[in-house]
Amino acid sequence: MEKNSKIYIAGHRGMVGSAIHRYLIGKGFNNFLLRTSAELDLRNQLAVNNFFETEKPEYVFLAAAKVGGIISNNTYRADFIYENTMIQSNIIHASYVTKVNKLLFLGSSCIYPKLAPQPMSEDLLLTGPLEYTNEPYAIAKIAGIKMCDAYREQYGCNFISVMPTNLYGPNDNYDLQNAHVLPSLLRKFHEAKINNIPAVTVWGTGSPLREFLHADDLASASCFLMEKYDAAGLVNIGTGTDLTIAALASMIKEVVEYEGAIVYDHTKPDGTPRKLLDVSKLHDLGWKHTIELRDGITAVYNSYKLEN
Ligand code: GFB
Repeated sequence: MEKNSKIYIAGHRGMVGSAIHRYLIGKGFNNFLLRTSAELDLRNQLAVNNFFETEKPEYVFLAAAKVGGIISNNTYRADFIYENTMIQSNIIHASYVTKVNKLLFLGSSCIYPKLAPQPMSEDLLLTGPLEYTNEPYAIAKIAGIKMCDAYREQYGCNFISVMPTNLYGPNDNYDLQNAHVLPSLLRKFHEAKINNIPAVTVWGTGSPLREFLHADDLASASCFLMEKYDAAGLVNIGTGTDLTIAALASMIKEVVEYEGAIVYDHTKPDGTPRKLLDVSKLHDLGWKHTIELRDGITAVYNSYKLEN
């Protein structure tokens, strides 16, 4: 990518897209194509085709998606599969038609089988049944990976797929029903602290293991791969370490300086027991994360306090 290459970031107001935008601005890139969902409905093929024909982006970061935590994925099952397959199909196909130089598609670690051996390497894709709560989202993301590979094979398009682990960072969703665990717990502990509530409820058993990556690290890895990786298949993006939800809750409790108790709501689902990514492919390519979890949570909490 040249500094003045025309770069379309689909989903630039979301946590991932905004992190990629910030990262590229910091590196001196200056020619961005950005559209809000009100300006361009990515589920509408005609609108997407017109946009690509008119604007002719050179590079595309496909970070637009319908995302959410475990309850959101499980509740809005139709919306997750419909919106994600539409958005990515429209953008990938329009990128082929208008001869985009390179496209980077962002997936998710939930594409791997529910009971995959840990840590999960890229070759475990499609080797077993998926976790039920996020199956529609995972199927959409798997379709995206396979589309990128098919367009590469049939038409020679340079489309690559990257699979981030669970993410957190600026512009996250803090809606208690629909958000992911990390922002939800930050908000719950913060509100319990300022309102002197004696206990915070954590969903499930606390025993599932999760890996967390700061969105700024994801942006750095994505831009690194946009420059360096030109092959089929997928590349995992994570830290290579995980912790239990109970340990995460304790860490957030400490960062927030909340003095009360933690209780577990066993009526809520645990989801996949563990999903730790094998990041050796990414490390071998030359990239490693820089933001450790406690530091990242502290930074996010400091911003959250200022905004709430
Ligand atoms: O982050 P999360 O919603 O998504 O939940 P997944 C992770 C774990 O934290 C689950 C527990 O075991 C939850 O039961 N948890 C505890 C909570 N307290 C809370 C809470 O207050 N809110 C939430 N949300 N969880 C999603 C997938 O799976 O991860 C998506 O559904 C996507 O498709 C995303 O892959 C990254 O890690 O279970």
